[in-house]
Amino acid sequence: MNKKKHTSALSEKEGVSISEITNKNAIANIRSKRRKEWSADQLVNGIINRDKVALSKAITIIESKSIKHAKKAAQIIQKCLPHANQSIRIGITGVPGVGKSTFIESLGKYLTSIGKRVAVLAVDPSSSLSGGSILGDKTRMEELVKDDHAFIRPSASGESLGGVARKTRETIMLCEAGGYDTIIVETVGVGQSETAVHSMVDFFLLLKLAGAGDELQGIKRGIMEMADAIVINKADGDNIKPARRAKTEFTRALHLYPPKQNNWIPKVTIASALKNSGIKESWELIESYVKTCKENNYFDQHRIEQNKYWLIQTIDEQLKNRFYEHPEVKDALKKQIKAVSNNEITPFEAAYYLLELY
Ligand SMILES: Nc1nc2c(ncn2[C@@H]2O[C@H](COP(=O)(O)OP(=O)(O)OP(=O)(O)O)[C@@H](O)[C@H]2O)c(=O)[nH]1
Ligand SMILES: [Mg+2]
Repeated sequence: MNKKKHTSALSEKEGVSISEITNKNAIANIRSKRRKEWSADQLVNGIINRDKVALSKAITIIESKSIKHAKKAAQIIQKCLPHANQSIRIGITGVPGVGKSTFIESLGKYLTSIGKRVAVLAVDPSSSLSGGSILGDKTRMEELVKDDHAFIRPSASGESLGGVARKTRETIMLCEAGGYDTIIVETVGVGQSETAVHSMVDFFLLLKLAGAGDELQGIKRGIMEMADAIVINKADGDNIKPARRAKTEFTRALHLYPPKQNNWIPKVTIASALKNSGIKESWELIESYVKTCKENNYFDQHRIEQNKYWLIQTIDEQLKNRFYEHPEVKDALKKQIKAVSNNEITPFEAAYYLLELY
């Protein structure tokens, strides 16, 4: 009985064929390349030469929690900054199921068809609970994923919103260095994530559905105020008429808000992400926003304001992390918690003691 299994269809005789050896070598080579640690310089070179593997690896380092990676991440970001190009950053929000991913795929495909390079990221703090991710869902953006001029990255998981947001922001920088001129950040319109995304984009788009009558109910005022445009999605089939009606109502509602600093009056449009209608119009709206804001200098000013905000946010986050990760503090904190439970010390005294210790 011949127990030996042939591993290559090309080998006809017993033993190992030349092609088998070269195949094995090639596979081993690819594997070791994948496993090999890239230096910060190698990663940055790869990124600016538009190598998606390098970009993905660099993002993984940014998302990593290890101290060793934190240093490398900082180096990578530093080296990428001079290469960050002129981009447009777009945030897209809306309740689950409104069609954000479908819309982004349609818009993304349209944009690559007119010569743009599109990066799609997500801020999804809920994924840390479910272990999944809005963009990780394999059934979504199937076509855009295959597009050479598009890069899609799901949300960093297992993190606080603050952590995810900072990492997404750093990822935006890397994508820009990688030559992506349009950055789209998807976030689900529940909780606080839309505020975080609003603080990292130039243009904030709210997707809505034409509801059954009271379109204006159940909308968080805060989100309406943040929106630079509202797109009524799923305007197809029987939904076209209600969508048009909703457009009129939202337009009226938006006029009730005080005018924005940038002289931009938020616009409402209708689209069908599924049927690819209204996509070009949505993009033209974004372009006209960018034109207005660049002319009145708001575009750059807004980014400077965002940078200041992120400086403070990052310090806040890092201080907190470093404090809680400090070995002495970790030890002492346990003891102080016990002391507070036993009424041996007030919580304020305990807190000051720990802060002094740090
Ligand atoms: N009829 C119609 N269906 C749509 C349209 N856009 C999206 N859908 C459908 O709506 C469902 C949800 O779409 P998604 O794009 O996954 O929605 P989402 O907002 O990204 O959802 P989450 O990521 O879960 O928050 C899917 O079944 C889509 O096919 C549209 O324009 N018209
Ligand atoms: Mg989605």
